[in-house]
Formats: sequence, C-alpha cells, structure tokens
Amino acid sequence: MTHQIIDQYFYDEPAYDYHDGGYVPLEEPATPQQPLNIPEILQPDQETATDMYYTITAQTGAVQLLPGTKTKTWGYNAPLLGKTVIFKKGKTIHMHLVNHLPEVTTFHWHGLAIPGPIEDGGCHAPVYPGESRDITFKINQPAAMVWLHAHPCPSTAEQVWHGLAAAAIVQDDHEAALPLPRNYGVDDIPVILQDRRFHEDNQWDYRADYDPDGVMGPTPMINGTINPYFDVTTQKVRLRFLDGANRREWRLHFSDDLPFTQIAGDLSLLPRPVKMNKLMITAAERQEIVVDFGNYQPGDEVILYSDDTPLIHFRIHQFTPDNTKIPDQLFTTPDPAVDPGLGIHYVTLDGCDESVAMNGKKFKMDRIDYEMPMNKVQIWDIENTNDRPGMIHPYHMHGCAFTVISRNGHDPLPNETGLKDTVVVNPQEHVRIKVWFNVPGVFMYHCHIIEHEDGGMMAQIKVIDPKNPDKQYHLMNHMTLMKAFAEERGVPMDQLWLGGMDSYKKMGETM
Ligand SMILES: [Cu+2]
Repeated sequence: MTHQIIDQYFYDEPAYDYHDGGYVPLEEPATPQQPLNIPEILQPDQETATDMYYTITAQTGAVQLLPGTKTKTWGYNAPLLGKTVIFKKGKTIHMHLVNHLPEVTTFHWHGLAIPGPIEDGGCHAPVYPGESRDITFKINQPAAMVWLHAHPCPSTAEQVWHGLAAAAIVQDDHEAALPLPRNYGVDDIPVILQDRRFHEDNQWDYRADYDPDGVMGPTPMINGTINPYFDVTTQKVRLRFLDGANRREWRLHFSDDLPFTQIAGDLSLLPRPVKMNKLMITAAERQEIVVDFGNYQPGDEVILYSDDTPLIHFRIHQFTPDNTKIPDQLFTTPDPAVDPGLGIHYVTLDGCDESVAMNGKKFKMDRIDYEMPMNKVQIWDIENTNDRPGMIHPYHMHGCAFTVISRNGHDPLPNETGLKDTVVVNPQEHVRIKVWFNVPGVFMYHCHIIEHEDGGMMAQIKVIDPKNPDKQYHLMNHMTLMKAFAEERGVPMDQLWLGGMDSYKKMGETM
C-alpha cells in the first residue's frame, strides 16, 4: 500500500468553490438523529443455477423523513430509492420492469455493460404507467457497485429527484476471495449521498428549486435518511459511496482527520488500495472505502463530513479486534491495446446554464452522433471548454467501462486507476480515456449533472457488432416522450413543463 496518506481533493478548487447564483451550501439538519436506512436486498422471484428472475416496480410512496407530515416520494420496490439488487458475474438476469407511477419512466442500469438501447434502459426504453417491460441480460464484468435510475429524456433529473435511484452490487469470485468486509448491512453498506430542500409540509418541489445547472438542496439525505447515525459493531466498515445527487459533489472526510483506505472506484476494485483522509466524489461516481475504527472506544462517535456539514454519525460499540490487512494488490485493471486504425475521438463539454451542449450541439434522441466497432479500443479526449472558474462536468458513458489515461497530459489521480464509467473533467481540462465496448447497441454519453444532460449536454453512439453490422435500431424522439408526459399530466403541450425543455427553448432549439 502507498505509505503516503493522500490529503487533498485534487479537483479544481476554483471550480468547486465557484458558488454561482444557484449554488446551495449544505446545512446540518436540525432534526433528531435517525438510524441510517440500509436498503433491503431485493429477493429474486426465482433462481436457478444459471438464471435469476426479478421484478422491479417503480412506485409512489410517502416517507417519514422529518417530524410531521410524511414526504411524498418515489422508489423501486420501496417508497424511496430502492432495494439493493445483487448481481453475480456469469448469471443471466431476467428483469420484469413494472411502472406503477403516474408517468412514463425508464429503468437504466448505470454501470452495467449490457446491450443498448433497450436493456441499458436509456430514453429509448420507456415503460408507460400501468405497463411493464421484460429484459434479459448477462452479467459479465468485475465486482463493483452499479446503480439503477430513471432516464426518460428530458425528465431524468426530476424523476431521480423524486427518489428513483437504487444501488446494485456486482459480485465475482475474485473479490469474494479477498479479505474485505462483506457482511451487507453490518460492515458493508451502500451510502447513497443526496441533497434535498424541504418545502411546506415537508414536501419536495422540483420546479420551485429548478436550476439548469443542477438542482440542489441544503439538507443532506443519506440512503433516504435525514441526519443519520450508524451503529459500528465491527472494527472495519466498508462504505460504498454513490453520489446520487443531481449536481452536488461531496468532499468527504472524518472527524480527527481519520485516515481511510479506498479500495474501489466506479466499476472495479483499484489495483492497489489508496490511503487517504480526503475524498471527493462527484455526481454518479462510486468510491468504496474501508474505515478502521480500531483506535476508538465504545461510546465514541466518529463523524463523516462533507466540507463542514456532518453527514453520518458513526456510534462506536464493542467490537472484536480485527487485524485483517487489506492486500497490497487488489485487481489487475484491463489495459487492452488501442486499435491503430481508430484515431482519437474528441468530445467537448460546452457551456453552463441553458447553453449546455456537447461538441457544440444539444442532444437529439433520434440522432446518432458517433459510431464505433464493438471490441475495438479507442482513445477519447474529453474536454471541458468552460472558462475558469466554470463548472466541473462529470462525464459518463453508458454500456462500457473505460480507463483514465491522463489529465492534461499528466498521470491520472491515484484513485482513478481502476475501471470507471464516470470521470470528472475540470474547466479547461482534457481527460483522455481508453474506451471499448463489449456489447453492441445505441448508448448515451453525457454530463451526469442531471439537469445538464436533460438540457442537452449529451450525445449517442452506435456500437456496431461486426457479426451483425447492418442491425437497425428504432430510435424514438423527444416529442414522443413529451406527448406522453403531457397526456399523463392532463395538460396541453404548450403548458407542459419539464426541466430540460427550458434549456432547448431558451437556446431557440426544438427537441
Ligand atoms: Cu455538466
């Protein structure tokens, strides 16, 4: 293990400290502490040696988040967020996706390398209210935490804000053989970081809070809990952070500057563990750490903060001493050779507010922006063209894993050495990544500030299977989904409001 303790966040401080008009700082909740919600594990409907069958139902609900009136929420098989899905590498998964919401949604598997656009669950795979869709896919990727969220363009942001986000854990034999905490809910817990603003009667009001640069709220919400505590009953605890916020990045650190060890990023373990006492996570990323509470006594409390705001109070209880060492080698990150016939592909993340675009264009659902052969490896250069201070844009690709090669020609960060699906690009920075797809289809790639993707900082790639090069994909268009939203809300089209529409209208563009 690196002996040096990393004590910086790395990212462009002027950009993340650039508190534009819409930036909402976090505030410590004034309400009593609550036990941290640990999402239940989703039970399969049926299981064989090779296949797993699940039903996922998107539903409305109400949750006691604050004293007083319950907050109206949405979730998957739960009133808010969702049950955690466990995927085992090598299994074939059959998903029955059911929509019990009042409006159209989609079920996107963020981080799964499965064919698009239907299995992937982006905007071309709508499930209308009262209807269902069945998909089948095979899990063929390393252990990691991925997630499920809604993706109906241009209303992804609002649906995620309502609560449509759930963790999913991919398991494999390699990770299972390593001495790492793995007892779900006890010493291995998903930590979904989100923020909300509570309006009258403890309700959320997405439209009132709308900001084209990403909706934020002052109140941290962790796994759907406001002001949580967690009872520590083991010396070591594995925290699987997922930034499920629409925009917010979190600068994580513990009281006493307690060092911790990062073991995994978005889509794999890191090759080597990295010791640190500061960790930044941005929208849609996952970062896994192991915290050693060995120097604390029963009755002590260790606090996880973002900036100066407490997020989780870890209450230390009696535990058995645990001298397990995290291995120095955790993973071999794939490093396939770049195809010499494919030049560098350039992507620009442009603008802020309503002017957001990618390569100078706003997203169109029925336009393919790029084509690439399956199983070939190409270098992509992702540039954030914002003037400084500007905003950081977390760049995400569906359907694949990539590796980070360089940042403005320099080495990648010590904790972005595994497989990733989301990478932050600072203003005026070029991040070079190695991209390859093992599955065919049409996939989206975009900024994961969700209002930026709804507003058009997004594009589509067609990944061509050499065995079936002429396969045609039926691409829907924005208007089809928007008409559905208007009908479901019982409003004429000219009165329909969806966040992303503003960004197109104000730039004089049609959808
Ligand atoms: Cu962005």
